[in-house]
Parts: sequence; structure tokens; C-alpha cells
Amino acid sequence: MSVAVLPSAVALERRDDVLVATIDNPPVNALSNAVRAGLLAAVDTLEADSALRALVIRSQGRLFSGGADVTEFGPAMRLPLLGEVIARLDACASPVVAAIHGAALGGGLEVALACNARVAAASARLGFPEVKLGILPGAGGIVRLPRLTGIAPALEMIAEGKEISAARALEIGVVDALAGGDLIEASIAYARRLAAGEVPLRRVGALPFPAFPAEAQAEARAALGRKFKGREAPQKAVELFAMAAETPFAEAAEREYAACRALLATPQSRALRHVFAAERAAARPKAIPDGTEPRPVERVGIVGPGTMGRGIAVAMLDAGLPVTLVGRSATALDKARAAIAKSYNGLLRRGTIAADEVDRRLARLTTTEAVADLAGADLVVETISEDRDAKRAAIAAIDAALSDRAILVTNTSFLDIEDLASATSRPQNFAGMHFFNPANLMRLVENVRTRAAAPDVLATLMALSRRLGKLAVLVGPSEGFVANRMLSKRTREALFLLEDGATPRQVDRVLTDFGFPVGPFALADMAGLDVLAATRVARAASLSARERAADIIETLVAAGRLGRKSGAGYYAYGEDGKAADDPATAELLKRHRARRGIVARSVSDAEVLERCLLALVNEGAKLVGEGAVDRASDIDVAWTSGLAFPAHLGGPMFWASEMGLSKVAERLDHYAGLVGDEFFAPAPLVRRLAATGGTFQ
Ligand code: 3H9
Repeated sequence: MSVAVLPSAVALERRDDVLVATIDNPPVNALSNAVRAGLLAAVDTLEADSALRALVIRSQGRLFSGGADVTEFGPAMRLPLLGEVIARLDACASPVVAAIHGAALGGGLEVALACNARVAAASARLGFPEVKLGILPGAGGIVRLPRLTGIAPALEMIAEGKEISAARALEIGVVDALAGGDLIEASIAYARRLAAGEVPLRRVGALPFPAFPAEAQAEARAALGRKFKGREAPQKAVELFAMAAETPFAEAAEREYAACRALLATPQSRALRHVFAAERAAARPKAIPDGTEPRPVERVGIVGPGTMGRGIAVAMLDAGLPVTLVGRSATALDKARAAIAKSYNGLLRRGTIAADEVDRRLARLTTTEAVADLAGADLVVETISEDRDAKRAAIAAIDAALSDRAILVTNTSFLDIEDLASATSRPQNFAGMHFFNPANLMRLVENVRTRAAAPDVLATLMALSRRLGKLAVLVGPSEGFVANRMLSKRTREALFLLEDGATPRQVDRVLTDFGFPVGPFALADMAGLDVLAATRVARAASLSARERAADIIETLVAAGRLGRKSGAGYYAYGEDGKAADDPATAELLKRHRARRGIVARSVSDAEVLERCLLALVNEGAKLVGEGAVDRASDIDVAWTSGLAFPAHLGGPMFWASEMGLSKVAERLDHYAGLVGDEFFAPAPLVRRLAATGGTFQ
């Protein structure tokens, strides 16, 4: 293989006796082929010129480097490989210093570790996020980092993907100095001190690898197994640490690279890299033309101080926004303020926030009973209870108080958003922002476009979501949007499975074995069965006759079983809080079946899994077919970020594509025969892809 001639992505500049190499490869200074070649050229230049005593590697732009270029991952990597660059830096006779600003991630941190010293800006962050892509550092991260930090901190960074601050990096020995002022000047000065012998010149690879005894390995495996259920890469990290502890450096480095390549070829890595790309694709909705400027958002209003309103308020306050919270009574507002203060106090007790920061955030919160006080808001979120008439009235009142450029969004879950839009005088300024509970913690937000919503309004919602630290998917108007609409199909199947003879325990076990953290029935018990029963009443008109007849929740509620809060729901809860199987539930189910004339049969685990997942997939295919999402991968983003679908399985649509669409169609046909066409007839898109050999990707 030859080295292609590429425009230089690394600029070289002489600062007297120090060569400064500046990586310039926007947007994240990924270590592309051109950057790797440029870094080799920097080492060549240094070694060829005896007037040069040291090399400083720095970067242009927002960060030092986001790591290896993930778009280059494939069966044949282009030369020079990152390993070669790292080996040349490591072997360089003159000192090399990495000047880190922004972030040094993955391969970027590996480049820095191959240098003799690392100087970081105080605001910099360092990390090995490879594990989130289903791989591990492959260019020396594993063989070098533990030599600086010891086993435990290195495992946290590599096996868990934990990012650390510059201060922490200094504390555990990953960086040698923090730059108070100008990072480049500080790095050049540090390089000169190394060259002058004032600071000992170290090669990380020459330091001893810390001991990693068998018991510590077993503990690490067990802890990682609990934390990252079903994931291969964290376990592999422990194995590679153990290998590196016993293997000469050069050989260990080769084995690290081979392991990284092998992981790259696993289905888990394919799935996780799909999610990574899908999350970025979701940030570019088709309804927002390139270059659309979001409107400025400096002040927000929230109407409705209930659970959702409070969570949204905290999310906004956390992002530095002043919030006006509107409620119907001083008592409701006082309760909301107290709840918000309590949640901050919890963080204060855990030491995750400073007291003065809590004061600052709470000082940004104003509460009022007057909608007119929203006059100065740039964006208002309506989040009152899910009642059409009440919502329309609230929306009309807010609309009347707002300026012409202000944006009004509703947080409705199930109501017809076009109908709500018609309650405003400026439908171009109206859209949906569907947050999930708890709104300050859940990563997903569904931004909902309406027919009339202006593109810059939608761009504002996407920008605001990002500012709140959320992952947004722009979806079209349809009942339940993406997440709840699909989830309701899984709920339907879970209930039908109970009617057919499965137990709550079996359904929950099958789905947790698949990788969900909790099954649908344990989840229902947490949410409260009375709450779910009320939702069923509100949605009765859109439920099929069989779904209405599957009134198991209502039966449990009638028996006083409201879920965890009443000590019993699908399961019984004792002092230990554990969900125990309850013969009373089995008896209720037996009577329910008898009343419905259903004879219980034994349902296989495979059937449970397929019915629960294929119900999702088929509904997802309908959403794609209707144009309610731009692409199937948006659905995967919603499910992996909002509904706990295991990211290492890629999301429901990726999972179905891996299964093959002709098999998906065949299984859907099978269940259409068993459960009913109404529930499982393959969506037109599934049929089409099955016929053409296509996938959802
Ligand atoms: C690795 O290093 C392996 C080595 O150990 C061994 C090899 C042998 N490559 O996220 P953003 C793109 S594995 C290529 O919106 P932010 C991204 O797709 C790598 N492209 O920005 C997007 O493109 P577009 C380990 C990349 O400011 C644009 O940059 N590193 C890469 O919110 C902006 O991204 C990681 O896993 C990349 N590595 O966040 C880091 N990274 O505009 C992964 C980003 O076309 N990256 N792009 O959609 C991140 O975590 C974030 O992107 C980062 C910036 C924090 C860097």
C-alpha cells in the first residue's frame, strides 16, 4: 500500500529551537490519514534538523482531537496506521510534548500518551470513549495509561469510558502540568525544560506496568458485568490489562491493536457505531434547510408546575436559562419551588454541585400566577394536564401574552398537536417538545413539527435541546409520536401474552435477558397502575376492541393493586422492595381468561420476545412509511436514548435489519395468523424491503 499525497492537515512552524505541529482537521481533529501523515512529517522534520530540540503537538479549533477517524474504519485501514505514528513519537530522541485543549479522546489521547509529557488547559477533558463504540483503544492506550495511573483509574477510563477533567488528570498522573495562561507558550516552555534536562525525560512505555492480581481481575469483571450487562468490550478490557501486565511492551501493544481490530468486526461494535452515526444524523432533520438560524432564546416560560413542568424547569435552569414558572395557585407554585429546591439539595448533599451554584440556579427561577408575566419570554413550554379543552384554553391564553417572535411549545404526549396548533393565532410559532419523565435527567426529547411550524422555530427547538444536554429527534405529528406510539404496541403485546398464558415474570425475564434494564410489568408497577389505567381511559377511543377487553390493569386496580406504592401490582412487594410472584395475580389472570373465554397455553420465550419486538418494528416501519420520521435510524435513537433499548443491539430497526427483512416479514405473517391481521400484518415498507432484499438502514 502506498501513502496517498494529501493536503496537509498538520501545519509546521519553528519557534526558534522548538517545532510546533498544529493539527487542523475540522470539525473534531479526527486522526485521519492526512493527520497521521502530517504527524509523521513533523517527526521527520524534527529528526532531520539538529537546530530543533523539541516538538510540541497542538491543535486548531475546539479540541485537541476526537480520536481515530471513525469514518475510515473498515477492513483495510489506509497507511500510515496510527500505530506507526505512535511508535515514531515514542521512539523520538528529542522531547515531544502534547498541548491539550478542549478534549483529547481515544486515539487523540493515545498520541498524547506517546509523547514525553502532556500539558493541558485547565478546562480540558481526557478520555477513552472507544468502549461506547464497542471497541477499545488500539494504539497504545491500554499498554500505556495504567503505567501512569495504576489499574483502577485506567480501567474506569478505558472499560467504562469515563472522561476526566484536566485537574483529575494531573492528580492521577495522566498530564504533567496544567497551563494557567497561554497553553502553547506553557507547552513550549515545558519542552525546553525537558530538552535542557531540568525535568527528567520519561517514556511512558518504559515505566513498569502495575500488578493486576487474579482476585482484582475477577472483581473488575464482576463489577463491569453488572454495570454493562451483555457488553463484550468492557470484559475484554480486563483481559487486555491482565495480558499487558505479563507481556513485554512491544508484543502487548501488538496484541492490543489486534484485539481492537477484532472488536471492530463484532455485531456489538457495528450496532454501537450505528447508534453513534444515527445520533449525529438525527441532528440534521430534513424539515430544517441547511443554514437556518435558530431564534435566540434568553428567557423561557413554563406553564404547569406539575412533575413535568418542574423537571423541565430544572433542565432549563441547569442550562443557565432564567425561567418564569406559571401556575394556577400560590400553593401549587410554592410546592413546585420547594420540590425544585429539594432536588438541588439532594445534589448538594452528594457533593455534585456547590452551594453557591444552587443559589444561582434558584435565583433564576420566578414563579407567578399571571400568564401576562410571560410577555418577555422567547419560548414557553405548556405542560398542563392532558386534557384537550384545558390545553387549548391555556395555549390560547399564552399565545395572547407572547410577542410576535416568541415560540410556544406543548409537551403533550398523546393529544392531536395540529388541533392544539389551531388554538393559537400564530401557528408558525407553535410546535411540540415532548420531554420524558424525569425531564431534567432523561436524554431524549421528541421535537414535534406541525404543518405550519416555521423552519427557524424547529431549528430553535433542536438548538435548545442540545443546550439542555438532550438528544432530540424531530418527529411528525401522530398519536404518541414515536416513542409512546411504539411503546403502546409493546404494552399491547405484553398484555395479550398474559391473556394467552404467559406470566408477568416470564415476559419481564425475556425482555431483561434481551437487555432491557427492566421488563414492562415491573415498569408498570413502578409507574403506578392507577396512572396507567387513567391513560387507557383517555386513549380508549384509539384502542382496538381486543385491547379494550384486555382490561387486566383495570382488574388489578379494582383489587386495590396499584403497583409498588400500594405494596402490590403485577407483583407483591415485601419489606425488601423485591418484586415477588404473587398467586393472587395468577388467580386474577385465570379469572380474566375465563371471563374472556381464552384457554391458557404454554407460550415459548422466543414467542414472547418476537411478539414484543416485532410489534415495535412493524409500528416503526409504519412511522417511516408515513414520513413521521426522516429515517429509520431516528427511531433507533429514540429507543436507545429514551426507552432503554440496549445500544449494543442498535435499536429496534437496526435489530430488525440484522435479522433480515424477509425473516421479519415471515414472522409478522406468522403472528398475524396467530394474534390477528389487525395487529401484525406487515407494514408496506416491511413488505417492500423483504421483496427487494433491503434493510431499514
Ligand atoms: C479511536 O480513537 C480508536 C483508537 O483507539 C485506535 C485505532 C487503531 N471521527 O458529536 P459532534 C464528527 S475510536 C470522525 O456533533 P460535539 C461527527 O460525526 C474514536 N468523525 O460534535 C460530526 O459529524 P457531522 C474514539 C467524527 O462537539 C462532527 O464530527 N473517539 C469523530 O458534540 C461533530 O461531532 C470517539 O469515540 C471521529 N472520531 O462532540 C469520539 N468524532 O457534523 C467520538 C466526531 O457530519 N466523538 N466526528 O455529523 C465524540 O464523542 C464527539 O463527536 C466529540 C465532539 C466529543 C468529539
